[in-house]
Amino acid sequence: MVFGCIPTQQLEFVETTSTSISSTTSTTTSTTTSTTTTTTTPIIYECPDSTWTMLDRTTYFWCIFVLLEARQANTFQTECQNINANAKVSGIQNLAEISTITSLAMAKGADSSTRLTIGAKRSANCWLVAITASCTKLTSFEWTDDATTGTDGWNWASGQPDNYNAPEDFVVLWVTSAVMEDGWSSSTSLGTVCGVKATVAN
Ligand SMILES: [Ca+2]
Repeated sequence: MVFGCIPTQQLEFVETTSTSISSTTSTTTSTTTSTTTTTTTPIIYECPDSTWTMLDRTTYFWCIFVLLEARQANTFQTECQNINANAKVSGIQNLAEISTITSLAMAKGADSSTRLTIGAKRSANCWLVAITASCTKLTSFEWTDDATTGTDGWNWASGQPDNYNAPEDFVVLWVTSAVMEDGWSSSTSLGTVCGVKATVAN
């Protein structure tokens, strides 16, 4: 139904609409007839192209692209936008997404040195502190892609985030160990994960 997409990149929601038709005839007796017709309209979503991988985030589909390039962590936002104008450095919604991301990275040649900058920044009120009662493993950082929500995606390495050289304001995901660590936005990462919402196919 959609041109230019491989089947695994297409997922669909099925919307159900109901139409009721009623008629009433009055003579010496009264008869009411009601008919319900159900039609289904599939909506096909697609990623920018087949190099992106579609993730089902229940209420929307999210497309990710693993980019392996050695760059200063805070420059990856521009790198993602160069690939797709609407893309941002992706957050991580849940642990299953970590598995998908690390698999994609390994398929592109990532190794044990590969750490990917992900779409998160240290919360302002946790800027200079490590773990405290109010700055926990779940609240010290915020997602920055305007899509990822909640705290199910956090999977810190042991002892992280430690804000050791405060402010460690960015987060990297180590590919082979699938755990996260806070670090400087000015330090070098070996790649990133770009993300953009899937759009309705024409
Ligand atoms: Ca750290």
